[in-house]
Amino acid sequence: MSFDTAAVEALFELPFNDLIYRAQTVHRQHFDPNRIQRSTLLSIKTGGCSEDCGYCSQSARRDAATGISRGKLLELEEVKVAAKAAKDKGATRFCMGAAWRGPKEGDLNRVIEMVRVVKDLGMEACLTLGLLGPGQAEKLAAAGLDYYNHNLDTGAEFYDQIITTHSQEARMETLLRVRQAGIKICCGGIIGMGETRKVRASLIAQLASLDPPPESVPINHLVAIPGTPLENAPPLDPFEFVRTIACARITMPTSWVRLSAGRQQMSDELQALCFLAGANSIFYGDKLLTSGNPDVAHDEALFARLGLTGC
Ligand code: SAM
Ligand code: DTB
Ligand code: SF4
Repeated sequence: MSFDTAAVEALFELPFNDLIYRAQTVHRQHFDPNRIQRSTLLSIKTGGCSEDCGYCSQSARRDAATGISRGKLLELEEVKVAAKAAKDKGATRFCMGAAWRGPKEGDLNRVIEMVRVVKDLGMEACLTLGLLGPGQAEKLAAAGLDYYNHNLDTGAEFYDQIITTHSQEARMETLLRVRQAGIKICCGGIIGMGETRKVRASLIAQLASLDPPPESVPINHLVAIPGTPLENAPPLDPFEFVRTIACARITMPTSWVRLSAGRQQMSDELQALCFLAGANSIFYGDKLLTSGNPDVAHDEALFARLGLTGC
């Protein structure tokens, strides 16, 4: 079934109960509804980024305002310790993020060593390093990388209101390189940046139209970080966020839909609604990249209250 923006908008317009029922029905056809995949994130290189993405705390242009300055690429041993700790807490995938427009060759070689360390621990490895040049995806594939995260972030028509230093077309090109190298795609976006419902529908339609759709779809709620241009973004009706998750589930039935950034600001009840709407993956661990995430004890308690298990 294919969904254009108008078809996704029609899903958004459904009565809430009908939309959730449809999403949960689709979800149960493809997944165990009580199992949630857990990925742990590590920022392997923080801050000092050349890009200007309006939501991000790591742009070099506003390090004075956000208080996040350029860090160095972490040492291999630091990554090993963090990955082992994540595995011991129950994460099955380890995601490493770098505040780069894209990796330089020397840095890529060091990151490849990190991928090998994660794989040797028996975990899935995911990277998010920005735009990839020719041949870089193949090198990552040869190292055994499972997933590459590269988000479309918002609907095409809204993109240049948030990001001016690169185009969404350039990101599509990287997604193509990743796909052609045989690496699974993790691609989603951010909700709550002041976009309209139509823009949210357009983002979901764009993601669903990738052929095949991304294997993993992170739906981030904007974390409004002080010092960023979006620090005062208008609040989003939480039900609208749940609707977005449901639309992602219905249009990408076999993808993992990750309830990503913004969980720390959500109530347990809102997160439960997101799981009901078809989210079946989370970031697990006390920190995202520069902002907080619910602590592991809180997530374990939430899973127990809802009868959820990891997978
Ligand atoms: N520099 C690389 C890039 O932009 O692809 C990788 C790291 S970047 C921080 C990864 C993703 O994090 C972004 O594409 C965006 O979707 C998400 N992100 C960044 N800041 C965020 C925020 N304040 N709230 C929600 N999501 C955010
Ligand atoms: C994704 O979609 N969300 C993650 C991950 N991919 C790299 C990042 C969320 C970042 C939230 C803001 C921060 O911690 O700086
Ligand atoms: Fe840089 Fe990525 Fe942040 Fe954009 S989202 S400023 S590319 S780290």
